[in-house]
Amino acid sequence: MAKREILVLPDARLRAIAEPIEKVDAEVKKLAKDMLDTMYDAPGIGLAGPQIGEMKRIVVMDLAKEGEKPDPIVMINPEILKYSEETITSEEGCLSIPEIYYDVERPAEVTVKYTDLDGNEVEREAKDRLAICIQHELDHLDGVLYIDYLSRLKRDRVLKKFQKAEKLAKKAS
Ligand code: GNR
Ligand code: NI
Repeated sequence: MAKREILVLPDARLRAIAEPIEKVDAEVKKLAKDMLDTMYDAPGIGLAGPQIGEMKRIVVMDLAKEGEKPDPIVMINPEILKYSEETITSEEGCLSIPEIYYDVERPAEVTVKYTDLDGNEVEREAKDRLAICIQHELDHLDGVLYIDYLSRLKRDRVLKKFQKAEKLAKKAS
C-alpha cells in the first residue's frame, strides 16, 4: 500500500491542466493503485491525479457506502459527452480544501467516456452522487475546483483562509 501526500490549496498544481495518458501500462496501473490507497485512507469518495501532483488525466472513485463491498472505479482520459438540462444542488467537499463544505449546483446526469485499466473504452451514464463525483473529479483535471462555482465573496474567503495558513506554516518551518 502506497499512500501519497494530498496537495492542498493554494498549491499551483491544483490549478494546472493535466496531460492525457498515452498508454495504460504498469506505471499507470501502479499510479491508480496508489490513488485508490490514498483515497481510501483519507477517506474520500474520489481523487484526481493532480491532487497528488501527478499531472495526468486519471481519476479514481468509490461510491460504495460504509459496510458495502468496495466498488473502485478508475477512469483514464475521461470526457463528458452529455450533460442533462436538469440540475441538482448538493453539498461538496474536497480533500484539497479540507474542512470546507458548500452547496454546488450541477447537471443531475452525465454520460462519460473513458479508458479503463484494461485499456478498454467505456461509456457510462451516471446520476446522483456518482454524477456529481464524476464532474468534481474531471474538473480537477482542468484545474477547476468546486469553489469556482461559488460567489466571488465566498470563494475569496476560502482562498484567503488557505493563503494565510500557508504563510503561517512557512514562517514556522
Ligand atoms: O471525498 C470527497 N467527497 C465529495 C463530496 C461531495 C462532492 C464531491 C466529493 S469528492 C471528495 C474527494 C475529492 O476531493 N476529490 O477530488
Ligand atoms: Ni476534490
